[in-house]
Amino acid sequence: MQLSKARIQEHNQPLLASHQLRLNLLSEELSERGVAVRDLIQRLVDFQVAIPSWALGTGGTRFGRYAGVGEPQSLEQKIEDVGLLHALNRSSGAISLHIPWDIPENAAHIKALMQEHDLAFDAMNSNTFQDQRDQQHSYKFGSLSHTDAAVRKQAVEHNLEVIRYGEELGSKALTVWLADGSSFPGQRNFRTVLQNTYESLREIYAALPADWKVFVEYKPFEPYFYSTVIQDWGTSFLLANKLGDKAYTLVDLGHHLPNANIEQIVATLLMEGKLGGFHFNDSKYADDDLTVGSIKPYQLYLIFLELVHGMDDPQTNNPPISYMIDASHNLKDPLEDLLQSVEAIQLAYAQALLVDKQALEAARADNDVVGAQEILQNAFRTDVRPLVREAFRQAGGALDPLGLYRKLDVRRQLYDERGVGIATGL
Ligand code: PSV
Ligand code: MN
Ligand code: MN
Repeated sequence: MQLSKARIQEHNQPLLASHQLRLNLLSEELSERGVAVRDLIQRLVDFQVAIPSWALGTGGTRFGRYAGVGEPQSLEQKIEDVGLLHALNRSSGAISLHIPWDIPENAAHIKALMQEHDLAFDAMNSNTFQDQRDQQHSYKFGSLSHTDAAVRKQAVEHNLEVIRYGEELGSKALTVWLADGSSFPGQRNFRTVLQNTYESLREIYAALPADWKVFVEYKPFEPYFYSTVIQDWGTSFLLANKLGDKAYTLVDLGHHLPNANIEQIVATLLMEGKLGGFHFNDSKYADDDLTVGSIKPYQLYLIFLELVHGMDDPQTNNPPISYMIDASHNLKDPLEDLLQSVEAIQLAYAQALLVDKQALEAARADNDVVGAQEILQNAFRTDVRPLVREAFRQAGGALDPLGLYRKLDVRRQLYDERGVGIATGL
């Protein structure tokens, strides 16, 4: 289904007066605090976060999946779903594909559909963590790190194939996430598997088009429980450095051991100009892939603060970051969940933009611990929802994307069109 501009206007109309009132009040207060409100809203309008194709269906857990209703059954339908999200919030204008789940049979047709929905292709994702039908070698004991050169070759070739699909579509990056690891001490020689991984990645890197990047994603455990070859940001950073200028680290919020200081990792990678990709989600225990901002919104805000301050710093030599939501679960309507996630990201971004950098640096220089904390908390405790709504509106979206989605009973319409079934994906 397509959502017309007229339908969005019609939705916004009755909400406008009260929205304007709240926005004016907040703008006045923020102006007094020295915030350039108009510029801030423009930055929110410009911010885009990609949606992964696998978040559009009901997600998997280790224990199984429940069929959702109206889930997309083809790449075209996934694009339509992201198009719908983007029409509602104008902040999710890109899709990230996964091969082999999203093989484009006809690239020209897919590109035309993308244009129709005003969408771009984010990074392409390869998959060497599942065996596919007709695959010669199994990845049960690893892929790019495997002890058998034939398996490594197959995994490298798969990544080259993903690059080729991405080139046809106009993507500019490849994300490599490896499940490779071990579940028992002694199972693997740590040095050998890391060296194998590096050499395999080097072959993939050599095949990257000149204007492409490769993002190396890390994760401490799962699916294996004793060791993972690319376990942490240090290992990813090491590989990215050895590979060269087109290789970057990708931070996925769920891929850290409990209580890791992710904002500090972000700052370090930015300092080195090596933060390439970012996967948003939230978690209580591990890689829970829950709705962004649902568990630790203060952490999300602190991360955004590092992103904003790091990227705004003229000393920083980091390319624009590829932002993506990487969430997938069982309980919610996936589109509603993604609307919540995008809003949470925009809220954290807006709060980070409120922070007076100069005042913060002055407090730091004075070792004014309380003062610095107050500056951070004042921004976090500001209700910035009117700013985010205004950004949605100015960009041509709905003042209340989730409200409109529910009012239109979108899921029911998708069910009528598509029926019951599980989308391809995790
Ligand atoms: C598995 O943990 C994972 O969620 C990674 O975060 C990847 O980004 C994603 O799957 C898709 O490959
Ligand atoms: Mn991820
Ligand atoms: Mn993950």
